Amino acid sequence: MQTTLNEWKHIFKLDPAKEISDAHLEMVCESGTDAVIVGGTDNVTLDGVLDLLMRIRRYSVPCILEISRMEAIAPGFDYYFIPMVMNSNVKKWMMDMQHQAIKQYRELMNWKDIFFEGYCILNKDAKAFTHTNSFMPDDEDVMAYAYMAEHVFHLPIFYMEYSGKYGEPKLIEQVKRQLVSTLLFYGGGIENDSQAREMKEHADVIIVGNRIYTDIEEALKTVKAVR
Ligand code: 1GP
Repeated sequence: MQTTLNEWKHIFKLDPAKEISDAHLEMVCESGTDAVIVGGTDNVTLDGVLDLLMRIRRYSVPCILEISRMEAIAPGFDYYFIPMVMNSNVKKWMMDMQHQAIKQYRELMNWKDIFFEGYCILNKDAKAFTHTNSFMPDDEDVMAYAYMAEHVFHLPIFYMEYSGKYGEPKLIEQVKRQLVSTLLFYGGGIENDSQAREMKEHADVIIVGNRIYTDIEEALKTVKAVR
């Protein structure tokens, strides 16, 4: 799968707690995006996750569950992404949740489908920032987290998460320059094709979430922008 991941450029992220019509879901799945992530912070329920999985399964696009709650883990996804929040003040979000998940599900885990992500949450107004008790790192901190993701934890992905806010292209560029084999994921506030292009210049993969719900046509343009 690392080979597959290496080829990806664009991912749409769907929130199981938000409504999406069948027509819009079809547009997302048939857009030419490389994959669809199911993930969110608030009100993520097993029913919501399963419902979305079933609906996405009508299409051939690869489907990933980004695990945020132990209670909402469902079988049947192509891949599972497990965030480790590096800038959380609380060990729970970096180590303990993952430890519990492995303790409980180790026998069922298919390691070729599971990818841990070194997460760095960079928008202090994002729900995930408060939820995970994160602190705002400065640029040097971010660079050091990226270095740790690659050289200490050997993670396949370093995810700069600005959820809801357009990030700092210069910082993304600096981080990318430092990474060798860990992939750089960027997500947050991408609303149009030029923003998609700008972030994709540095990040290996861009993730578009909220725009799906506010303007589907603009969201779809972000796919073509990075091809
Ligand atoms: C959220 O990184 C993703 O986890 C995408 O962010 O919703 O702001 O596009 P947006």
